[in-house]
Amino acid sequence: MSDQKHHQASGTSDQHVSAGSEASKGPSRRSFLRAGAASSLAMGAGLLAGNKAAATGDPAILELQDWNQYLGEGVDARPYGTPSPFEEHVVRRNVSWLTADPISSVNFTPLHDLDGIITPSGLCFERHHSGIAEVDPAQHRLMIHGMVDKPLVFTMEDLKRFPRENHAYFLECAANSGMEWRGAQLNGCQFTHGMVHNIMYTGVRLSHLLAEAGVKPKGSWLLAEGADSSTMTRSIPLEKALDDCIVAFAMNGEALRPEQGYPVRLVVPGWEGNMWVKWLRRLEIGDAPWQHREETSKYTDLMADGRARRFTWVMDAKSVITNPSPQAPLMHDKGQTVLTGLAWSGRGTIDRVDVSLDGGRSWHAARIDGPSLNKSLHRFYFDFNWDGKPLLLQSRAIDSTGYIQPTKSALRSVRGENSIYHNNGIQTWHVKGPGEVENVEVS
Ligand SMILES: Nc1nc2c(c(=O)[nH]1)N[C@H]1C(S)=C(S)[C@@H](COP(=O)(O)O)O[C@H]1N2
Ligand SMILES: [Mo]
Repeated sequence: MSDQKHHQASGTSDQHVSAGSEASKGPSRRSFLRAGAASSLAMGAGLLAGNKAAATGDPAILELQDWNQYLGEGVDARPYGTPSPFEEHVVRRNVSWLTADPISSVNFTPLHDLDGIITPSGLCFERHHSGIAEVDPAQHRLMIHGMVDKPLVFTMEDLKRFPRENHAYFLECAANSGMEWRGAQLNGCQFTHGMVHNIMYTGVRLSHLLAEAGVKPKGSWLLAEGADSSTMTRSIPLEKALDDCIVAFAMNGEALRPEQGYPVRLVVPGWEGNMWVKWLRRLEIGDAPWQHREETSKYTDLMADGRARRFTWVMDAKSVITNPSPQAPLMHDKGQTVLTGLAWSGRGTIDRVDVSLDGGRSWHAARIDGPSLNKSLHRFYFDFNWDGKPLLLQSRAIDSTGYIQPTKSALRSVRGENSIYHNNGIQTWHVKGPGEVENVEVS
């Protein structure tokens, strides 16, 4: 074992035994780590990776650093905090060849750089049809009209007088993983799976606002319209609107970001992202979907026989391993290894996530950690002892309805290869060795 080697090295050439290295070799620290570790498998590796640095007389321990010698900035230097400059690579990215211009385009959440279940506000992927609308909240109005007893116009202040709720929900664009329908294409989970974010929303139930307006008995559909220059509209069945839709004005504890629809957006839990209208300004009640509009018929799934699936609103269970992945390969040798990823379902919670190291031949139950919330991202971990050999990593999610995330070939046998939307097939990463992971498919 390579870990064993480090141990021996420290035993024979320890001219620089500092307090730090003593602490990390001491029995109390080791037993703490042993007790705290979730996997006895990983602990079987013997000494922990952390002993390596101490063994070689690490200057990070032996030498005084700048931050250890000089005073730092005061409390008035950063009125709105930003991440450490050492984290400047953690950004949204777009794929330039994907769209003709960056105005009607999309960028992707850096899933491989994140942990837990909440997407930081500045890293939530963006999808705009006509760029970011910069809306003055004082001039913004939300109108409810159509088949209602009493048409209403709300200011932002009016909206904030209704009872509020907080919910963490994922939003996934229906086109997420769309480029992967015909085969492995993009090298990184940011690009294959990054059209998803998970935000803690604060807002008011749409049902409260609709009750105020009084929906007429024949009303069965809702048209939602945005205030951006594309005046994007979407038809939503009234049943869903009354069930759990939220008119949200805050994300992750503060006002919505302009990119996410400031000052107010529609939240349509579990359903495809295009229906979550941003910069929401108009809600019209009708008795049929607004099918004549180009936008409502665009989101269809073309099947092999030329027929198309339509009104496929719910996002089925899906998962992806975020680390290791092509943008975040394993950087260490064999031994103690943490694998992690995300799982979600538009139909409820995630009951279980299985992980395979051998391309789906054998499966191990992963450990879901953190809150398991309805229609929210779930974080999973699999702690294992890597033998240093190539791996074919896969994850599969099982949701609270019992639905099991399908393989890509199972999905293709039902849907063909002409679709763009709703690709929730199992992703495979080929770990070739330290520093190298590739997007592949196994048959
Ligand atoms: N007004 C408006 N709402 C919109 C869009 C838009 O272009 N304009 N894009 C939709 C699409 S296709 C998606 S996937 C989500 C993306 O939300 P996000 O930008 O917060 O990631 O917003 C939806 N709501
Ligand atoms: Mo979308």
